[in-house]
Amino acid sequence: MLPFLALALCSLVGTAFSSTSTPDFKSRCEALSGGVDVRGYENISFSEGTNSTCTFPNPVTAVDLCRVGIRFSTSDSSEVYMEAWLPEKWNSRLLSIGTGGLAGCIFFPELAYVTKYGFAGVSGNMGHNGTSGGAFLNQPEVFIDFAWRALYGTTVISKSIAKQFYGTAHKKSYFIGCSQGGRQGFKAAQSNPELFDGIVVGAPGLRLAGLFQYIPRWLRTMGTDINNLTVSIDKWAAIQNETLRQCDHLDGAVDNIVEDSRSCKPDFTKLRCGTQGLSGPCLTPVDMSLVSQQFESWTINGTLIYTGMTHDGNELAHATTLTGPEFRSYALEWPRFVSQQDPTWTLDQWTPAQARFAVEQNLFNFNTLDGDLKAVRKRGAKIIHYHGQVDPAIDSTVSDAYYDHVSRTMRASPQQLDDFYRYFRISGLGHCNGGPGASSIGQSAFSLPASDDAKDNVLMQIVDWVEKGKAPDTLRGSKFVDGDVTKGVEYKRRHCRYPLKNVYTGEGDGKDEKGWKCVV
Ligand SMILES: *[C@@H]1O[C@H](CO)[C@@H](O)[C@H](O)[C@H]1NC(C)=O
Ligand SMILES: *[C@@H]1O[C@H](CO)[C@@H](O)[C@H](O)[C@H]1NC(C)=O
Ligand SMILES: *[C@@H]1O[C@H](CO)[C@@H](O)[C@H](O)[C@H]1NC(C)=O
Ligand SMILES: *[C@@H]1O[C@H](CO)[C@@H](O)[C@H](O)[C@H]1NC(C)=O
Ligand SMILES: *[C@@H]1O[C@H](CO)[C@@H](O)[C@H](O)[C@H]1NC(C)=O
Ligand SMILES: *[C@@H]1O[C@H](CO)[C@@H](O)[C@H](O)[C@H]1NC(C)=O
Ligand SMILES: [Ca+2]
Repeated sequence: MLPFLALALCSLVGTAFSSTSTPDFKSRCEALSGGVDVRGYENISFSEGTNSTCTFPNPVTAVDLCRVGIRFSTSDSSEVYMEAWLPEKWNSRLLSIGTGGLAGCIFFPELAYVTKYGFAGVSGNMGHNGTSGGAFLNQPEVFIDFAWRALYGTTVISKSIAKQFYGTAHKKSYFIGCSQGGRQGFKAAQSNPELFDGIVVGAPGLRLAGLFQYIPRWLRTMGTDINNLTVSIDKWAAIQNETLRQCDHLDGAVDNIVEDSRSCKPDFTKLRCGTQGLSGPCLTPVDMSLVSQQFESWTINGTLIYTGMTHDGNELAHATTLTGPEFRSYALEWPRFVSQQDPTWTLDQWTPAQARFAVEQNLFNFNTLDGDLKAVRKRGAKIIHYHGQVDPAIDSTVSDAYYDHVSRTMRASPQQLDDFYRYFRISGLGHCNGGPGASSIGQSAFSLPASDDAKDNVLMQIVDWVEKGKAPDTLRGSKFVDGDVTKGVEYKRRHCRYPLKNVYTGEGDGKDEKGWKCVV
């Protein structure tokens, strides 16, 4: 065991519980930390400020719980802050929660979401507070925490805290995370398979250094002003419309949703400037080549930088996301604080050689592309992996490529991988949450709430798979009328596991759930 895991290094920084908790529960909570700082339980606030929550709103928690904050050192120059929320009515399960972006945050809303079901929820700051990667500058130990060590320490410590608090060890340990959190889940599966019995990963940021080079290439070729892009936003709208016109019906339902973006290969000849009868925006030969570049995998001297985008009928959102402030900050922060280690670095210094270096550098194996998951399989753990088909931030090509890579590395067919690792492509889901389709699968507090039935809820589903051996054939998503939960469910759709794809053989526009079939 690594020295930083000794509990003696931990200091409890606060707990909180409900005024309706039983006296015994309160005293056990207080006993954990000695002199506790009892705070309002309904709306929790940090006296230390909001950095460590990334300004997430204070959630209203649904159950009585003991809130524990812990700091632990990971080296002479790095430390992690974590919180464990321990519900009074515990289901004997631990659930670690991943972060997003380059954060750095205690995910209050997610902790509130998972404790509702009785999980002991654990969320850490992954070694630095806030959404910026500035903490990585000349601090390799802080970056190691972010790459894998913080989640490792947080999970191991929470197992021991739970045992101490409840007087009995947890029965099963789970992970859920999306985006950066999805990468963290796969990192644990690849390098610390002993941590979790069940892992739910969404839209994982694998080969993330490559995405963080794809963005500057976009900004350098397309421009940084959304109203003055080399290929204008009107043209992207026309590209999206033409894509939907050619690809929406391929799955058998004309519903503005492309089920299998891999089979969507639109031809934009009709949009070429000078085409007879064309009234909207048109594409010049330069536009054509710049656009097609975005949809090809990008290799420099034999190094794959990024797998590119798929045509999914959401091209406009790709353009606005890549140009938007959050992505522009990643384009700056990765070179500044990680690959070039130069805080004065600006976009006009970007070169393809730097892009290649950033990916090959693979600092502390951050790319998270190890395709050997044998240890996970051997210990009987399960992985549910999902990716939105209209994700404008991390394209689903990344997930497709990783699944194929695992299959090749382990020499295992999809049928063989099905024993422990299943990957679902969720049509009409954007980045982690939201989107025009049946995108609510119970993945997060930030998603519209799916029902608590395992058929509709990925969190309940992973528990059923791990504890009852009930493997999910499909992941079922809910779509709400006008995106409004109070108006009720408009339709549900069972999303297929890769490499199967969903086709519609029913009547009408695809709302008949039974009309869908997973086919090769
Ligand atoms: C917590 O916040 C909610 C929503 O803002 C509010 O309705 C409620 O009164 C607050 N509770 C407490 C104890 O402050
Ligand atoms: C992060 O925030 C927590 C809680 O506010 C604080 O205890 C900790 O010292 C902070 N960590 C760093 C590295 O600033
Ligand atoms: C905390 O947040 C404030 C305001 O956003 C910022 O100025 C400060 O640098 C942050 N501190 C850390 C340690 O990230
Ligand atoms: C639009 O971008 C081009 C190329 O970057 C630049 O030369 C031009 O001045 C910009 N126009 C406006 C109105 O900003
Ligand atoms: C794209 O389609 C939408 C919806 O049908 C329409 O409102 C818009 O004008 C179209 N845009 C272009 C550039 O064709
Ligand atoms: C690619 O390889 C060629 C030949 O070795 C070299 O001259 C060039 O600098 C390399 N380009 C990049 C971006 O690494
Ligand atoms: Ca369709």
